[in-house]
Amino acid sequence: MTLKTLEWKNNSVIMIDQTKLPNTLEFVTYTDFNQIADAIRTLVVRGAPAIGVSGAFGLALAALQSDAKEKDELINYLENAKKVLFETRPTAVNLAWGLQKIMQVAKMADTVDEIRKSVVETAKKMADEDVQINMSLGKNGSELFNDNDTVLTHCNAGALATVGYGTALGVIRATKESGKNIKVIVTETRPVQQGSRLTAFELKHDGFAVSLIPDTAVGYIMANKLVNKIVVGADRILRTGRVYNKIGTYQIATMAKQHNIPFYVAAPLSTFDLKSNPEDIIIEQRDSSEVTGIGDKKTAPDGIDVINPAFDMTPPELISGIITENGVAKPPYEDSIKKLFEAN
Ligand code: RUB
Repeated sequence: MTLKTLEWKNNSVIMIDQTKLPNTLEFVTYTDFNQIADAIRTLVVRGAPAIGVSGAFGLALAALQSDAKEKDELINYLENAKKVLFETRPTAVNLAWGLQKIMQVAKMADTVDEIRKSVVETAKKMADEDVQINMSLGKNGSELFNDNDTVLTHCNAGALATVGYGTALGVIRATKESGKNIKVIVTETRPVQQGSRLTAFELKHDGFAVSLIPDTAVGYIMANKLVNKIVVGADRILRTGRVYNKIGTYQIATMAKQHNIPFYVAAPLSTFDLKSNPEDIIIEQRDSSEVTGIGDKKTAPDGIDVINPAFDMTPPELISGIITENGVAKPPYEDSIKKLFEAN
């Protein structure tokens, strides 16, 4: 059975603690929006769609926590909770998308009881829809993959990065479900190791043929024809087709171009940011300790200067197609992305 990353149960949020994987599969239960903010910040939950739905669940908890008697008072409380949740991680656009959607619903309701009811229902619906969207996206993407393909993926864009099924891994799942044989190569994804800790765990758990490689072996794998397609997720996609994803994605895409290997991105429409320009995008810089050690073990000298960006940008000319629930966008992306949204 595929893992359920997060869910709403008995007015609380239950999620897998992804910091404990792959050693233990542990679930945590939250009833306070501040706990959800901490969970996003510390990577208990991570991955663009998963933090979008977590943000929505966080606001639903806030609506239940507040003892406001008047609509304005409750909206103010929610605005404050939204700010706390929004400031946790800056790069994935899905967080803002999830928070905005809940605030819109809250503002449309008339009474505090109606607000509470509608935000909880909307957040639950967003979680259910996430799985459905990933399944449609997976089916659309599976048509690009052939029997006996070996596919490389980076970071974790799987069930663990979403509510369930996954985006890039959703495409891989749907390809297998359509009866095609598929092998997967997973990069370790330093420094936080989402590839080895999460993707390798998830694919092995679900019975896939999977090999793990160090990030530094990507060139070797491509030069020796051990892979014939790439699929990754995304944290934000601009209207021009610029893709922001886990650090290292850009060098994989560049290397794929050098070796004529198709490079695909899989993401739901909620990952697109059609308004922002490149200069508006904030690349999250994370703590130096992620680079100066592995787990509790120090692997660098004390006091060393560290540059630790969590994401990079892959330009559209390196991307063969962007797979969504509404179809696959192909270059030129300004036109094809616009059409995907018109079909909505
Ligand atoms: C996650 C990351 C993933 C995308 C996947 O980074 O870069 O590739 O979020 O998203 P982090 P999607 O672990 O730092 O959150 O599932 O939409 O493809």
